[in-house]
Amino acid sequence: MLNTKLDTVKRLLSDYQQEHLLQFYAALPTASQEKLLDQIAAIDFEQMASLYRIVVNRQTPINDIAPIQAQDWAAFDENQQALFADKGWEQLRQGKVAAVVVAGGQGSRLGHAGPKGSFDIGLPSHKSLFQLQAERLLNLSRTANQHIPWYIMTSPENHISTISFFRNSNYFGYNLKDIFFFQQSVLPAVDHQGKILLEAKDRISLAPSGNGDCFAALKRSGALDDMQRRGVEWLYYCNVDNALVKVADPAFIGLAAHFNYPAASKTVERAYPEEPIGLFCLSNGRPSVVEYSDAPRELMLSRDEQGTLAYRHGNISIHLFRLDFALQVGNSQLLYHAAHKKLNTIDQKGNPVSPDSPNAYKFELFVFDAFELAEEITVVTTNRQAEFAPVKSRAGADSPATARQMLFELHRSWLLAAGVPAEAVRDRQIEISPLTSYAGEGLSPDLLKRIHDTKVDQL
Ligand code: UD2
Repeated sequence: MLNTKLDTVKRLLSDYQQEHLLQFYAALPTASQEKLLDQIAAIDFEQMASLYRIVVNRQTPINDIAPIQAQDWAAFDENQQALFADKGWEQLRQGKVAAVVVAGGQGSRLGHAGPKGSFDIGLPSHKSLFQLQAERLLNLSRTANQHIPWYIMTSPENHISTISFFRNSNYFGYNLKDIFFFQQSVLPAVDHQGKILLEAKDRISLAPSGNGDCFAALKRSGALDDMQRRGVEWLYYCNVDNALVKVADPAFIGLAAHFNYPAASKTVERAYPEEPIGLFCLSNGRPSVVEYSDAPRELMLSRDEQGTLAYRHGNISIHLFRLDFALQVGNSQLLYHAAHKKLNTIDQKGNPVSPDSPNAYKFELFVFDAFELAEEITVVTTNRQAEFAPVKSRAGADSPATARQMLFELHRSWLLAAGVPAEAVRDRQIEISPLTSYAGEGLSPDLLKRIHDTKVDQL
């Protein structure tokens, strides 16, 4: 049996010039041999060959690109903003909104061993990124008197540890029937010559296939069917690592429902030309995002006549997809991007190697590539200070320290707006639980008195 399998695999490898994958096979214990053969047999070599062609024929579609117009949230008057919020609450009350968080990434820049959502950014409460999102959703559910189903994308690498983390945290009070974990796929990584890399003598180097795999994964897992059964009309999508994300923000939902394009996105002005966020634009007249890692330098730096960044609308990974559109994307094939990365591998003798410079290509689908399947989408500006605190690196920019600071400043501004005297909060770092307030509302005089009278750092 093993031999037949071995023969089939050998033929496959020789057809695609990947024979090196069996380089250490003969000396492996039988169980490891089986494991390796199964991994190889699961690879779609035709797909890998076409993915490597992306690396070889690298092209940038810069000629087809033009700046995009965005709705300016601050330009809507208070009445209009309130109408959008009412419309969004209506959708929430009617159970027409689902939340999707993509948490299948490897979080390698942060260097945290567990799933990224389990990371504690060092708030007084020590809440994890997952808990912050869960409690914001619970707050909205309570007010809307309606459960918001929550779909969490994991990868084979962190699926079990993510579920254990939720179980050990009692699902943060979330209703079990409203939480759905679904797995994205993985793809082999290749070297500069297109050879599939080994992570160990008996293990192929596999990497998650990008957040754009969420549509296919939602479909495959039955999550889209589940949403249909529940009568969901909008999928709110966000990253796992934004500590301030206003998950299922009613005003954003109302605005998207008002324009009723297949998708909507929040945007902030790019802070500096090299900021690691995508650039909203039109590509061949269609809404699109050029990812920072793909963007040619001249595009990143390009300025208009006033001297502001020509592509000033940055992508912060906060999107809404109409369910019918998510179904359509789930049935389409998005294009892969190649990312040049440093990956641990083994050398000719089988010894581990940790490279100093990028040695590998990973292949990823990007969620925003779905936009090009829509003729138009709603792009709306938002307030960076209130909504975008990415946690990417251990220290420096976009780190736990910067995210914490942003959260403290935001919560201080809520307290001041609620009438707390400035001297009561000066030099204090106060965290307000998302269960107490979603966006600064409902801070009662009693709560404010507690702040005033005691040295508490959590409300
Ligand atoms: C993402 C956006 C970028 C900007 C930035 C804001 C993409 C492709 N790029 O860049 O434009 O908005 O975020 O912080 O979205 N993930 C998976 N599976 C994967 C890979 C990633 O679930 O295979 C998740 C990951 O767990 C995270 C999110 O996708 O929640 C973003 O991933 P990232 O940190 O690799 O993306 P980044 O910061 O390069």
